[in-house]
Parts: sequence; C-alpha cells; structure tokens
Amino acid sequence: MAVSQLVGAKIHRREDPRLITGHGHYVDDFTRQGTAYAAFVRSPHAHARVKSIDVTDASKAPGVVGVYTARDFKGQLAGTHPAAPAFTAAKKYVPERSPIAETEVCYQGEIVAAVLAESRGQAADAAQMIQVDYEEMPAVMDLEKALKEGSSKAHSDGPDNIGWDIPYTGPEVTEAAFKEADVVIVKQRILQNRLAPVPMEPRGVLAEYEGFDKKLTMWMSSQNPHFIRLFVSGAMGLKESQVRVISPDVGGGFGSKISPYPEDYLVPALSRIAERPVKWIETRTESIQNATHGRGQFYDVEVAAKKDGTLSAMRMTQYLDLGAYHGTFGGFQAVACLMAGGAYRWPGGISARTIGILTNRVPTDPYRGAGRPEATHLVERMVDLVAAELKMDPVEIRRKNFIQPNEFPFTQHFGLVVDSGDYEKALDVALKLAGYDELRKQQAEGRKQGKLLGIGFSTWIELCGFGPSAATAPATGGIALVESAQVRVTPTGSVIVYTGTHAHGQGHETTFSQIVADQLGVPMESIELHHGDTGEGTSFGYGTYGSRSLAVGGVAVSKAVGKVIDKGKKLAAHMLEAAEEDVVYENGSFHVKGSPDKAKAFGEVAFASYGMSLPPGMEQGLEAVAYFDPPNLVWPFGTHIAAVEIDPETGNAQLQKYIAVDDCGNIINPMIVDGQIHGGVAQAIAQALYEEVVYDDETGQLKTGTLLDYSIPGIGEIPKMDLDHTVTPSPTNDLGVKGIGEAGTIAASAAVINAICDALSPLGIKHVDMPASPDRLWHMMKGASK
Ligand code: MCN
Repeated sequence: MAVSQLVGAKIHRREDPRLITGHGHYVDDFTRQGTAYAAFVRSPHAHARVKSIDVTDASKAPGVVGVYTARDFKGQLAGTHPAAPAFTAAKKYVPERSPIAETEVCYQGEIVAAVLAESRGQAADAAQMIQVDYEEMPAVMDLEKALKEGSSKAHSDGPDNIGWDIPYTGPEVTEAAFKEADVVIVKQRILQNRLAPVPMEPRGVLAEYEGFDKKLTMWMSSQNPHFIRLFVSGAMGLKESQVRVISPDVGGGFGSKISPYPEDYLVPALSRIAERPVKWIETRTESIQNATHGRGQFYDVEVAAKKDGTLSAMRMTQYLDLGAYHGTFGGFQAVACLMAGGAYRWPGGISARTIGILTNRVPTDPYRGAGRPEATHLVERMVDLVAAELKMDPVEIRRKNFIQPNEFPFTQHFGLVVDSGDYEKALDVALKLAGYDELRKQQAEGRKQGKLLGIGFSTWIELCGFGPSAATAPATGGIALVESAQVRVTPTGSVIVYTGTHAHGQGHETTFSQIVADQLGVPMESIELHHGDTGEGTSFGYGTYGSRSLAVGGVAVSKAVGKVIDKGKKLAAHMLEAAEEDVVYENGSFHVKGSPDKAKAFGEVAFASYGMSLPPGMEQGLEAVAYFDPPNLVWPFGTHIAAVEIDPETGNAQLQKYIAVDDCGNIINPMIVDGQIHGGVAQAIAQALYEEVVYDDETGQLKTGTLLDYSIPGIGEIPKMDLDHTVTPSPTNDLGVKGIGEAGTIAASAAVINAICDALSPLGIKHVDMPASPDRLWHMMKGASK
C-alpha cells in the first residue's frame, strides 16, 4: 500500500451528516404509487391447533383490499423457510416452516392471516376483526423437561424436541486428564439469558411486483440483500435476475436482519396477488415478539485443573433453545463449543457437545457475537472459579495458561487454527490502564468498611471474518463466504466502489473510502461507496455479519483497486513511452522510476483510458472486479476489566470503571473502532445486568413484549469506558486487519459478571447468572447471609 495518510486516522464518519440531519433513507421513507398496507394476524398462543379462520367481518371493514390465509399463498410461494446447511448431517429433527401457518401454530406471534388495506391503520383495525378458532396445546418451555422421554412436543408431529445433538468430541478425550491425581475439578451450570436485538429501526418491507415484466423490487431493512434475493426468488419461482433487493439505510441489525423472515416472502407474494405495491413496517412489539432472539442457552461445564493452576481439560455441553424452528443461521450458535477453550492451551483436551432443543418460543439466530460471547463467558467464568478454588489471583492463572506468541499459528482442539495473538501484551496494557494494584488496594480498604467491591477480567478471543472456504465450507456444506468488490473509475477520475457487504451502522462508507483514497492517492471526496442494492455493482454479495466486512470485503476492495492501478500502470507506460516495469504509482500519480517529473496524474490516465490512444490489445475503461477468499479466519483478542460496586441494600450493581484493550490488527479508523467497542460493550453490559426475554413457563406468553418490560439500559447505566489497543496484524490478509464489530459484545459480559462474583465472594457467593439484576443479587445476598 502507499504511504498511509488516511488509514489509521480518526476521521469523522462521512455518513453522519446525512443521517443525523434526517437525510437518510430508511424503508419507511420509500413510497410507491398505489401502495396497499399489510398487517398480519399472529397467534396469541405459544402452541395451538388452528381449527378455523373467519375473515367475514374483516373483509368488509373500511379500506380493506383483501384478507388472506395460508390457502391463498399456495401456488405463490414454494418450499419451506430455509435452515442453513450447517450441521445438516447431525440434525435430528428439522420441522418444516412455512411463512404462514395453516393448521398448527408453534410460537406466540406466528402468522396465520394477512390483511391488505388502503392505510396502515385500516389494515391494523381489520386484522383485529379476523376470528381465529384455536385449540390450545401444551407449550414446551423448559429445556430440560423438553429432553425427557414422553415430554410434550413443540410440534405435534415431531418425533421429539431434539433439533440437533452433536458430540464434537466425547468425554473419553478428556478422561485421562480428569483422572489425574493432582487435579481439582470445578463444575458449574452457566445460563445465557435470551435476548431481543432491539435495533433502533424495526424490520420492514416494501415490495412491488410488476406483472407484465415479471419483475419484483423489494426495499427492506436487511443486512444481507443478496441472500434475500436468492431465497425470495426461489420461493416465488422467479429468476434471481427478476428480483432486485434494495436495503437502503438500515437503523441497526445486530444479527437479527441476516436471515429471511416470513414477512419477506409474504409481502412480495401479496404484491403479486393484489397487483399493487405492498408495504409492511414492523411495530416495536412485533419486533420484540418476532424478530429472532439471541442466546437462550445453558451450559454444564466441568474443568480439571492442576493444583499449580495449570488448566488441564474441559468438558462442556451446550443446551441451546432453538425456539419453534431452526433459525436460518441458528446452527452457527454452536460455534460456542469450538471456542470454549478461549485464550488457553488445555493440554488435557476439551470434550464438547451441543444439543439444539425445540421449544414454543420464537426461533433463535445469530445475535451480535453469536456463540463467541457464550464461549468467552463460560471459559472466563470457569477460569475465575478455578482461581477462587486454588486461591490464585485471576491475573496469575491467566498468564500461566495463555497460548504464547511463539505458538501461533496455534491449532485448537477442534482443528481451527488461530492466526496470531499476544494475549499477555493486551493484559499488561489493560492492567496499567486500570491501575490494577491501586484498584486492589481500594477494594481491600473498601471491604473493611463493608463495601461490596469487585474487579473482573475477560481475556477474550474471537474468530471472525467469515469466511474462508478452507474454514467454513466443511461446516456450511460447501458454501464459502468470500466477498467481492468492483471499482469503477469515471473518465474524470471519480471512483465508484461497489461492495457486497452491507453497512447498517458500522461506517463502511468512511473506512472503505479511507482504504481506497490512500491506495489511489486521491481525496476521499472523489470516492463513493455503493452497497445494499442487488440491482447494481457486484453480482453477488455475502452481506455483513460475523465482523467480516473489513477483513474480507475491505480486502476485496483493496484488491480491486490494485487491479485498477495495474491497468493504469500499463496505460501510463504507453503514454510516457516507458517500460511498464519502470512505472511506479505514488500519491495519485504514475511516474517513471527515478524521474518524478515524467508523470501522469491518476485523472489523466483515467481520462485517457476511455479514449482511442491505448496500448495494443487494451480495452477501454478503468474498472476491476475482485473476489477475496482468505486463507483463514481472523482472530482478534483483548483484555477487558470491570470494577463494580454492589449496593448491599438494593442489590444494584454499579460499574465504577470499565477498561477495554482490544487487538483487531491494523486499524483503519480508530474512532470507528472505538465506537464499535462502545456499542458492543454496552450491549454486553445490558445482557449482564438488565436484559432478558421472559416467557410464562406454563403458557408460553411473552411477558417482556414492550420496552417497558424489556429493560434496555440508557446512557445513565453505561459507564465511561477507557479504551486502548494493541496491534497484532493478521497474517491472513494484505491489510493486516481483523474484525472489531462484535468484540465488545464478546468480551464484556464475562468481565462484568466476574467483577460481581468477586464483589460477592466475601459472602461465600461463587457464581451469579445473568442478568445480575438488583432483584437477583438482593435475593442472593439475603440467602447468603442466612
Ligand atoms: N474497522 C477498522 N479497523 C479494524 C477493524 C474494523 O477501522 N481493524 C472498521 C471497519 O472498517 C468497519 C467497522 O470497523 O467500518 C466494523 O468492521 P468489522 O469488524 O469488519 O465488522 P462489520 O463491518 O462486518 O460489522 C459487523 C458487526 C456485527 S457482526 C454486528 S452484529 C454489528 C456490528 O458489526 N451490528 C451493528 N456493529 C454494529 N454497529 C451498529 N451501529 N449497528 C449494528 O447493527
């Protein structure tokens, strides 16, 4: 790359002036003439048989265009809702899912009917007039009961409730280590609370089917427009080229907008049936009830450690609440098993098993971090439990067991290869930033006065940058999540970049432009980044999730720019009457080596590329396409430290200090990276202290269906964070970058809960589950003091 000027600089996000002055364009801002509005009738029951649906009154309601039930979509939508190929072989039971239920509903919120009307209000009113006769059935809500023989079934025609059961390695692998004489064995059940992603903008779809041309255009709030085009075109019997999916500005997704949803099929089908554009915008309650949830798991973990503090072996089983159907990418959550070893060696091995359990809740699917926050949480909790058992300092036990810098690339127990790392370096920077020794002194002083002060660590690692064919294809049944980019230079030197990734808050317009501007030596103002529209640019994009955009998509962009420069060199050599190998490109100009005056500016070469005076055999134009299939995933890491004080009267845990030292390789924009950390940490603090989707254990009724009951924290609950970075470039890509979009979420819950456990240790409390709400902590403290 050229000498960096912009890469590494704290540049304000280019997209912000547009977005914060109300000039963004979200799905609901788009209108088409003659639009009808959709409302959906959803099951109020977690599990019921649909006996009959009476649409008579609704059909006659003011403004109603039509009322539709499952029968009306037959012939319109083929196939069933997809479940990603991961774990196909090990899936026991994959219930078929249709976008609209006909005879049985399996979670509260499942769609049974749709109404189209002239206005949104009329559609909502008419939906309430539809009479559905349900026969309630027992709801499966408890994961352990669901696994018992003879348990009620989440689907009446299912053999049982086991969606998958995969032993990655059996207990025999760790048997020797657990039998050694010199070990302590620590066991713990660890809960992962079910979470609602709550993006600022809920989902929404505007679909226009043009019958004469057989063309469908969809505007929707998605992280993954090309995948949606693939799924929807298949279901509607259209060619991909007949479907255009536009995902304009998107107000956050956090993983919940990766997969296709029932409405993504029903709205375009309604447009084809009614021969009108159709719009549906999700309400907040619909969003909490129906957008896929994250986490919703528990783990049984057992660790054998030597008395000198060497972590020897681990056995773990993941019990994952799939909800009523397999999430399209729900299988990814089992990656927690592969990541359970964390930053440590585990010479005695790891035995891991994942069981996916069908219940009558809304399906779970990736939510920011997916699998990796769970892995970090469990390993970091277990390390602290072992340290407490052996009366070791949590820092000392971590240092003793870290994979060392000279051991990379490090092959983990399940065959994944960690590309690079220096875990102790990040720990040291964090300890310094936290003033660790002083913090411990303050804790000791505070304890004398009866204060409940705790310090918690999370020395986290992550796998991201999905995904190289070498690493992902075996798990996805042959699908590699490579990424493509297209760079087009206009005759006057403007640069249009198309990427197959999709920004919905991550700032790609800024960071990708920084890369291009530096590489081409042109101002950022002459670069435009386009994404999110399957009708333009790249022929297929793999979307944004798994912190892949920079490490895969950004690198693809850089490779495409490299091709443009290569062509520019050939042309410049022709223009300068020099040999191609003598031409160098620096700071926006092609010049002959050693003769900086013999030069052609980038704009001159761009202009000439569209003219007649080209070298023999060269085509006009200056543009290039590149695909990038990295050789490996990228592996960020870091250390987070939380300091907490718990009020003994109320149980309220107040974070006093939060330190985050992260390593995402070379940094393109430190301001954006810090913003990603802030957001991710806030979401994990929310999981640790406040958020939980709660259903009634018996009836399966959602109890937290509004933001009055589902408590997302405000700015008052989130502490100031002290951030720093170490830089360990990834050897897997030319930019040396790793992902950062999920790091905060992956790291922080363990630091917070470890701090809370440390604070409560004088009371004999060893483990606290999430959310560590005032209510939960107060009851634990009362129980402990009895
Ligand atoms: N970056 C950088 N230098 C690095 C690494 C990243 O400057 N070494 C920059 C990137 O160029 C990009 C941003 O940081 O602008 C995040 O990059 P990356 O880690 O590649 O992650 P993605 O862009 O692929 O984003 C996905 C990730 C995920 S998986 C979720 S979920 C998530 C998240 O990002 N959802 C978000 N961050 C979010 N932020 C917002 N505002 N809204 C969401 O829905």
